[in-house]
Amino acid sequence: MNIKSAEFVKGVVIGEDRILEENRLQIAFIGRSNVGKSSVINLLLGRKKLVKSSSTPGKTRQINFFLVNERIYFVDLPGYGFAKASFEQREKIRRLILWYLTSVKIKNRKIILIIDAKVGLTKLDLEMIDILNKHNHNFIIIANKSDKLKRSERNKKLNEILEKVYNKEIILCSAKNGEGRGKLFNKVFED
Ligand SMILES: Nc1nc2c(ncn2[C@@H]2O[C@H](COP(=O)(O)OP(=O)(O)OP(=O)(O)O)[C@@H](O)[C@H]2O)c(=O)[nH]1
Ligand SMILES: [Mg+2]
Repeated sequence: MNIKSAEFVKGVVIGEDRILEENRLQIAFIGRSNVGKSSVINLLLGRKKLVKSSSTPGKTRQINFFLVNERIYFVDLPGYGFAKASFEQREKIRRLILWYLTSVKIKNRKIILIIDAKVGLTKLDLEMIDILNKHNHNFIIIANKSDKLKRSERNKKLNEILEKVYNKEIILCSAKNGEGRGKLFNKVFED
């Protein structure tokens, strides 16, 4: 598949929204604040600046929908666990993510959980995995920022992550140097 077009459609907050009910596939990107969700979307779409990646993490407060090839929605969710945000702000984001994950109106969606390859799985990531499993979501895990790993620590880090997710496949990638883009692309777009 080639990316022919990608455009921002709208930002969604809790409540009714017709966009959720459309028949198009939604590919949703979830992860901790600052883990590189927006950057990975840009990497996949081959657009440098379609999705604003933040110099100030925790800024995204809505669920951003991008229409790709006039066919599929890419969904950029706000990041969870931004340490510098107030409790209320974090709760608001948590509720927004949960609302999206539990929306029964969405007919067809695929979830991409992004974690930091260097940091590994945090408590909040593990909680998110529990939530995804509980709601029977089909999801894949991507470990971004692989460029931060030394060659010698790559396997060790990867194994540490694999152990905690019972050997679910992990895709290493870097939005910075493009590592793993091909594999990621195939995974994201496979049926
Ligand atoms: N070294 C490195 N830095 C990255 C990579 N991907 C993203 N970054 C940087 O990490 C920071 C956060 O990236 P974003 O794409 O905004 O992360 P996000 O998950 O969308 O952040 P929020 O929307 O705030 O939750 C930016 O400074 C990026 O340049 C990567 O693969 N390697
Ligand atoms: Mg973002």
